[in-house]
Formats: sequence, structure tokens, C-alpha cells
Amino acid sequence: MGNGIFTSRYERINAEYEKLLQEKNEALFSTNGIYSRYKNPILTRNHVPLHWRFDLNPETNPNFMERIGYNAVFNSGAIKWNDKYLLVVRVEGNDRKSFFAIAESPNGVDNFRFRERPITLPQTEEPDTNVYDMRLTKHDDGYVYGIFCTERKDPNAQNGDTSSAVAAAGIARTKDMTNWERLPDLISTTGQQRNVVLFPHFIDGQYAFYTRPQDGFIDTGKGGGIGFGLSKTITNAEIKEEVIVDAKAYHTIYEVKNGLGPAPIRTDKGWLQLAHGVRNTAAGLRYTLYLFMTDLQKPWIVTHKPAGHFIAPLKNERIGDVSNVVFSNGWINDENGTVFIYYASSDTRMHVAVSSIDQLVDYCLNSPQDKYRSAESVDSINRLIDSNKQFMELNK
Ligand code: M1P
Repeated sequence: MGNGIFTSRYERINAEYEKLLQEKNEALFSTNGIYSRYKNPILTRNHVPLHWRFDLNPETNPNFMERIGYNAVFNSGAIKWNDKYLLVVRVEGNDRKSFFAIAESPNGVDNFRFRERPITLPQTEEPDTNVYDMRLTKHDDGYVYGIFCTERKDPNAQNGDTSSAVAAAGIARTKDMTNWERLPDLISTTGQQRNVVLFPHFIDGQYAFYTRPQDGFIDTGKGGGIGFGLSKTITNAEIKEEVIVDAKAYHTIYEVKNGLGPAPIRTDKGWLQLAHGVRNTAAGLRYTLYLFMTDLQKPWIVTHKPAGHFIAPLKNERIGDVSNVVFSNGWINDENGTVFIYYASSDTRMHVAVSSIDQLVDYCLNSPQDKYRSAESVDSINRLIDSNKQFMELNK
């Protein structure tokens, strides 16, 4: 290799990169018994391959300087594919553009490594400005679908308004997790859409989507919460009517808005659903994750919904580009009933929490629901204390 600066910088940066990728992760003791967090984030911007960052030619890059920088690696779709744990990661460059790239791990908790190149996403007639947050669904029709947010400048923005945007649901599909076909964006009659998720089965012979109708790009306005609607085709997907599955509500963790996470997991007791809820605080918006279940036959009807958050930002997770945020759009239900919950913290990095179908169903079925008033919360606590009395005596 060329001069001393190039060689010494390359060797040091490459050694640190390989060490990071090979680092073992470690389950932390779970105090709530519902899921275990892991010690290290599973993906950070430091996991981005060196050949996406540096010109590796000592002639043209004698100082081994970074040519393309990356800001964050977060909100990832997930799927088990050929015995590997695959994440379709939202990678954000220093230029603020997000794109998708696949990272794979042999065990779901560490050793995630990006493939050689990011995904080349085909464009529609109206090119995307920014794409993010892909939800993966293995559908009955034989394809794996990736539904994601496509963002473009608002064509009705006033002169000088360089911020207003329009969000819609983009649709891409693949049979091999390598080659992607792009379909027209979802059309819905309820304004903008983000956090759209394809349900894995046909319902009444139609494609079924969870939606999140919103009046504006950031404010959902009158959009009532997580919605659900049917489309006759996927090649020109259009939802003419949406019902609200899970409404935003006053004085809850989803008071300002909510949105579905990954595609639901089927269990004997119903569909497990993971979502994010947003509330406002003096310090800005706070995003937490919550879990609920819907009916097996009517997956738009909520059957069980524990009160409050399931995962909230903790310790270092609380700080990042958009602080006080946890967000999830991917989980993997492994063959043995283990569930890998992939979540991002503060729009900056990716983590995993591990649970099981049994634990998640137990949590949904046996945790008290939100009854919307402090006195009712105290009532729930008193019920638990009353039923615990005999055991408290035993433990004295
Ligand atoms: O910054 C937090 C999240 O904000 C958006 O989510 P929502 O549409 O529910 O407000 C998304 O842009 C998401 O990517 C981001 O993590």
C-alpha cells in the first residue's frame, strides 16, 4: 500500500471496524421479566462498511480521508431468511438522505454485517426525495413486501417554504431479498400516510393494510390513529375506506399520535401487534413502544391492550439525533417461539430486545388496561395488592 499516513490510518480504522463487528453481545438481566435488553446496540453508523465511506486507492486518497459520511443507522424492518436474521436498515447519510441496506447476523443479536451494497430501489414516475422505515411482510401471494415511507416536497408549498413535505406509502416486493420490484405508491383518500404495514393474508380476497392517516406531514390532525383498509390489487393499491383500529386518546402515551410497527405475529390467542405512541412534553415529543392484540379472524379489532408503554427510552437510548425516542418496525418470531424485537433509539442506532411468544401473550392477556384516570390506576394497583395478600403473609 501507498504512503505511511494512508497505511497507518487504514490499518487502525479497519482493525477497529472488524473488532466492532465481531464483538459478542450479552443479554442483560430482565427486571420486568417480559423481555431482555442487550448490552450493546446491534448496529450503529460505525457498522457502515469502509468501502462505502473511504476511497481505498492510496493514489487518489493519500490521507485516507472519508469521502462519504453517515449520520445514523436506525428504524429497520426484519425477517428470518435462509437461517439468517436480516434487517432492512434505514441508513441516513450526512446529506440527510435515508436509504435501505441489508445487514445480516447468524444469531439475531450480534455480528450484524452489511451486504456489499445498499438496496437499489427502483423509482416510480415521481422520484422519491427520501425513503425510510420499511416494514417487511411475507405475504400469501408468494412475495416479500417492503412498505415504506416515501417523502417528497409538497407541490403546494408557498414560495420560500422549503420544509413542507408529503408522505406516502411506497411499495416494493422481492422473492430473493436481493432484487426489488417497485409498484405504484398506495393511494388512500385520507390524506398523507406513514407507518403503513401490509397484513400477511388476504381478507375477503383483498390485500389488507394497517395505515396511519394524517392531515399533515408531522401532525396527524384529525387522522384518528392506526387505521385498517382493503385494496383489490397490490399492483395499483388503493384504499377507499379506512376504519380506526387503535385511536389516539387524551392523556395516554399515544395522545399526539401512534403508528403500527412491524407486521403482526400470529399466535393461538390472536395477533400480537407492536406500535409506537407519541406524547408531548415540555422537552418535546416522547416516543415509546406499546403492545396489543387483535382478533385472529378480524385483525382490525383490538382484544387486549395493556396500559402504557412496553419499551421506553432508557439510559443511553434517551439521547441522539431526535432524543427521547424508541421506534420499531421489525421483529422476528423464531421457530422455537423466541421473539427478537428490533428497535431504534433516538433516531440514531439499532438495538435488540429478546422475548418469547409466551411472555408477550401473557403480558397482553394479564396486564391491566388503561382506564384513563388516576383513580382507576390506583384501583388496579389495589386489586393486585389484594390478590397478593396471602402470598405476602407467606413471604414474611
Ligand atoms: O423522529 C421519530 C420518528 O418520527 C416519525 O414517526 P411518526 O410518523 O409516527 O411521527 C418517523 O419519521 C420515524 O422515522 C421517526 O423515527
